[in-house]
Amino acid sequence: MEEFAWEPEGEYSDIRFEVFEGIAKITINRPEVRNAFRPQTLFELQQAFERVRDDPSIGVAILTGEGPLAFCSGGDQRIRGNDGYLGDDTVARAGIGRLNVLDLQIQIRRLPKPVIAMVAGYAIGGGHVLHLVCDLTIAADNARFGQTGPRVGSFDGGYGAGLLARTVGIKKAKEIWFLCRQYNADEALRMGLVNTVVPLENLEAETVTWCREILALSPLALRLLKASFNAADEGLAGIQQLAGDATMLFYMSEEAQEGRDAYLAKRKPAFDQFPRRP
Ligand code: S0N
Repeated sequence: MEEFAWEPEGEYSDIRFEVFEGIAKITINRPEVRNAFRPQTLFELQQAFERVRDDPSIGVAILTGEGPLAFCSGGDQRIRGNDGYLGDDTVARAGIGRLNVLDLQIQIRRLPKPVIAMVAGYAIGGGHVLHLVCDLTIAADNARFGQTGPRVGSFDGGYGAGLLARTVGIKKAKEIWFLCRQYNADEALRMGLVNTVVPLENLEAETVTWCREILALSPLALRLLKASFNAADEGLAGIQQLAGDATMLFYMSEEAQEGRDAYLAKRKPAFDQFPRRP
């Protein structure tokens, strides 16, 4: 198995944040519960993805789970929606966060860099939705996918239902939610839920290969493509993101800079020097 020189960064209890050659690897590190997330986990994941967004040396992120048994088994069912067990979860104890996984889903979708889910073992429940909202999914041959909501008394009618339907088709999405079956990696590949399946021992090497290919490409083109792919599904929020990117590009132009410079110099802007393009 190929080893990579991942450099750990930051202080986290539920996740690991590591970087290597411009790739960030974010690992949910709760293997004793099949990497189920609790409020603390989500809080740390959000911090990590913020770091990915803001660090210009990072071009792509991998989201994964610790160990070969699970990517993520969804929300920690001991904590979900009750005031009982909180364990040592500082976020839950402070009464904030709860299972705010929906914010994390949006954050991954809006991140202006590609995010790859690297899935070994179970991607189940809210953990399945997490791989779904990533841009690409690379699955090990032991991966298993599924939703459990109607069995355990929850559901995700947002991306969990809508994006799943866009990904695998409405009939298949309803089957996944209405029957709560599990699907193996080859079945997931056939339904377009994952991009490729590789032997477990090659999972990280294959994912790093994909990351390196992405890193060789234009960051702005990738950013705009990601925003474009998501725009129609996101409605005005999607248009806002694309428009924000358009504004960022416009700010780089001499035409926009003329407007700013004229305002600061208290003179009339000379926009007539710029062409009205066909
Ligand atoms: C993943 C499964 C299939 C693995 O089975 P396996 O390998 O046989 O292992 P187990 O013996 O079952 O598990 C090992 C230990 O891990 C604990 N554990 C596993 N999953 C969880 C979990 N999700 N929460 C807490 N503990 C978990 C087991 O209890 C066991 O511990 P010990 O050894 O002490 O007995 C299998 O484990 C499984 O089916 N797990 C449950 C999967 C599940 O139903 N997940 C929850 C799905 N729902 C959500 O995720 C809702 C939350 C959410 O995302 C959400 C989304 C949108 C809107 C709102 C919400 C929200 O509720 O906030």
